[in-house]
Amino acid sequence: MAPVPSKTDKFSFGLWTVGWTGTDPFGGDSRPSLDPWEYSDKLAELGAWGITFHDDDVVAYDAPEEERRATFKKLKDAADKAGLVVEMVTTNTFSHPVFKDGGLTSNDRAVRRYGLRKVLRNVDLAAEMGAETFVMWGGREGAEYDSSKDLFAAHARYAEGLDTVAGYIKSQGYNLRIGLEPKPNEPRGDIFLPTIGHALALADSLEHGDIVGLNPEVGHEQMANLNYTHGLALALYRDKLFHIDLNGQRGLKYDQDLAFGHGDLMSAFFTVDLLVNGFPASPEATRYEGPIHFDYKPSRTEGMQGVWESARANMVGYLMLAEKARKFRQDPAVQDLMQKASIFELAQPTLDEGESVADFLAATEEFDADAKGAREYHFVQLQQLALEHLIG
Ligand code: ASC
Ligand code: MN
Ligand code: MN
Ligand code: MN
Repeated sequence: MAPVPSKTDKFSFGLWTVGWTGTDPFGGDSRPSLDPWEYSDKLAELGAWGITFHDDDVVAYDAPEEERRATFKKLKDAADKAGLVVEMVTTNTFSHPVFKDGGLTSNDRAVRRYGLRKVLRNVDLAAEMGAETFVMWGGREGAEYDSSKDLFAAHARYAEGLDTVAGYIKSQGYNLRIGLEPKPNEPRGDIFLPTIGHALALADSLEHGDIVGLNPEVGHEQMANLNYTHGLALALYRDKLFHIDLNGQRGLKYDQDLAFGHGDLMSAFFTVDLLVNGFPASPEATRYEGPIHFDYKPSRTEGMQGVWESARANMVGYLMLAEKARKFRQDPAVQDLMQKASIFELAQPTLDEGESVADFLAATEEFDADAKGAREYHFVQLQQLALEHLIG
């Protein structure tokens, strides 16, 4: 029997996911959309806990202030009524042609000033809605041609923009943290901050970088041929995993935004393993406790029934993988193989406590490189057990 999602699972959905009408570069809408406040009841009924949105998912970018306020209130009321939290808010600095060369890194300074104002205004909204994460996906920050940018200045302007937003959050006393969302390309030929590692490096350079972390998306890392789970681990190691975007991607192609688990299933299994089991040999390590947020697109072939089925698919798939990941770790055969593979030994520091480099270099240790070269790690057998748990 399929598991039943509930609020304690902390599942959340972007309004732009279930609300996506199937538009792609080759065709227009393939299904109608509901009003933004019409998604809450159904999502809650399916077992979701929260919703998220871009400002422009809810209200036209140029709506007059009064209409803007009234519309957001209508959305918040619908969420409240359905018992859903607004856990994250993000800004659309990619749809309008004004942002075609970026919001925070456009060559045109007036565009940057406009983009930054749009973001700051949205920070106020996020705080008002009770969100705790403010995602910044710089989809249009980038280039098609390297002749088109001073690439040093582009990164300086990106950092300036992020620091301005983070500083503003602090000055207002908001309980918000910024989650940078890397993506290597699409819609730009090359997007700035293409991977988790790039985003971490820029975040570390900021004056207010303590509230700037990551919102990594499965498919985006996989579009760069990277291992999503490894990226999550690095972000956790740096205490920077503020939020996640789960979905599915199959190989190096356009951003597919499939349902979670419908892409690389084995990778999804180990992502969930990391999220639910943490680092078993490093129990002191930071665990991800945030929302399980899905950023997927119901395929263009589906109608409204398919939209709701696909929303459910994300949650049920996650719960099934979570159950399998727990059983995998509890299996004595798995534990035994992990021992044999020295997996728990990796948590032991390489140098002794208090051992200086001089002492280390002077130490004479029995070590037989040939014998160690001949040892077995049993990794294939272990992976096969993972597979058997996964599909068994
Ligand atoms: C986001 C986010 C993305 C993009 C994309 C817009 O806020 O997380 O990946 O916007 O979904 O279509
Ligand atoms: Mn995506
Ligand atoms: Mn995303
Ligand atoms: Mn996306």
